[in-house]
Amino acid sequence: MKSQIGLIGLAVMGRNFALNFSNKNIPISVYNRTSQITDDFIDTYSRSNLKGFISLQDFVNSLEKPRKILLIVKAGPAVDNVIQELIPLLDPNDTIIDCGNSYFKDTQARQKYLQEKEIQYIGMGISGGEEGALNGPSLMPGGEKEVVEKLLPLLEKVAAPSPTPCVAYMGNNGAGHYVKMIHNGIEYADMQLIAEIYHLGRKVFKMDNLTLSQLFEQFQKTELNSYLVEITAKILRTPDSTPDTFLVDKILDVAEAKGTGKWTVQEAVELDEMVPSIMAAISARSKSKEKRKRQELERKYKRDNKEQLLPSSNEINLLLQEAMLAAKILSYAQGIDLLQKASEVYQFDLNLSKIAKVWRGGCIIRSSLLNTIADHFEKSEQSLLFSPFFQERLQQCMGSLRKLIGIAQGNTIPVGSLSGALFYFDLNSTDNLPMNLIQAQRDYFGAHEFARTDRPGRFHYQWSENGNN
Ligand code: NBP
Repeated sequence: MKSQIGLIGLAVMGRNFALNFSNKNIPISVYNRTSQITDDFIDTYSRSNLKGFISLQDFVNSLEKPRKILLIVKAGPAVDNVIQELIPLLDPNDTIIDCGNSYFKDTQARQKYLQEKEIQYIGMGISGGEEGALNGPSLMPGGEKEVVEKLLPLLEKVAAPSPTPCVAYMGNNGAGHYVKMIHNGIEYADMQLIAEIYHLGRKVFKMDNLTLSQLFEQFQKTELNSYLVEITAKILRTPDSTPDTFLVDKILDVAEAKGTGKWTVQEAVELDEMVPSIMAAISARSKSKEKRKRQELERKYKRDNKEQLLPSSNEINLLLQEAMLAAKILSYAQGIDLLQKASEVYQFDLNLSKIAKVWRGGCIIRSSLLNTIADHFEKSEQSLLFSPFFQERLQQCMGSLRKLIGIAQGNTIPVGSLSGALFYFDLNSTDNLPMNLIQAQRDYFGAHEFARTDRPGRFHYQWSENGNN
């Protein structure tokens, strides 16, 4: 019997995704460049609906036509290598589905290139890590609509099932990978916000790991309910091997990144949008790598911690909770603003309500807030800041965000993502900005002209008799 689908790439994501298909009784063939990995995988999971192949030709021949092949290999040149190896073995109308974190412009180019060879190409974002891949990830497929629609019944069987199957058509032209990139950008900000709350909790409010774990457990019972908050509560109470020690305290404070967050920031700059909470999260990870420099400079600069009146212990939890809720809403808003702009610029025709629904299960940023976000975009195309629900929440919580940032600054705690959220909010909701002065400076040194508030037209002023202009 032929397999319904094929999968290439048996690293963490690929092997778990293959098992997910097999668990749903969908016959699947697998292939990996290093054949030993395929052999070991098939030896471990001996099942009639899971077949491993050492030869790529045999793998391709084992698939039902038109063929559907999932690629889950390292993003970048590896994807092109596999595509080149597959081309001579495929027939017209076979479909390749790239499930890696490919750059959306690479996906656009690959789709165009393969279209000329009558091979369908789908760029599909997948989120959920290994657990999601095995039990149901969030899937973000993009490409030709008819091709994706034919695949959807199959993908719905392996996607996260609740609250509704977490898969939907995203759009054409690399839209699937674009949405996944923004998902990852929001994920960076979400993680950084949690880390900043943790930093403030232990350094300023002197909370120990168990108290902090309880704080995050308490957050889980509120609108902050999310996968990342849930795992943070668990991480903080995980002991190390010696008594009364915690694993988190033994982990070096140097964080790594793979690139999708950086692309999100680059895209924001390219499209004249702002994602300061995501940008701060990227910077925090980058600077964390300079451990020795940080150590040296901390020794050099005396900390000028001002005596501050801290909130009473029964106020602290609410302060942290409200500040985090405001910052979380605002970091989602930043990512979603960028999606809205990209949808116009690249003509993705994104459906933001569907995207929020696809992110509600399986993926790393799954959270209860996404239900409210989905509801907002069912009714409106305006930014999240215009949602009456979020307006009410922000009105209630912005005071705590401002207060917490003040406390952080007074205690020399870097809180870039919290501050970035506040910057985004204030910049977006301030009528009179000081850009009149910027425009005057531009006109002074560069004769760039300015518009006036009292009459229409463009104006230039001779600011100085002998200086510039
Ligand atoms: P990796 O990103 O580490 O990729 C390893 C796989 O790529 C192996 O199967 C390897 O084969 C194959 N490969 C490489 Br490297 N170069 C190749 C080439 N030239 N030709 C053919 N195969 C090649 O694995 P992963 O962590 O499972 O991630 C897979 C994709 O999914 C990536 O794009 C990743 O960004 C994305 N993703 C990962 C996660 C996650 O949580 N890890 C989540 C969401 C998305 P080999 O065994 O022969 O070396």
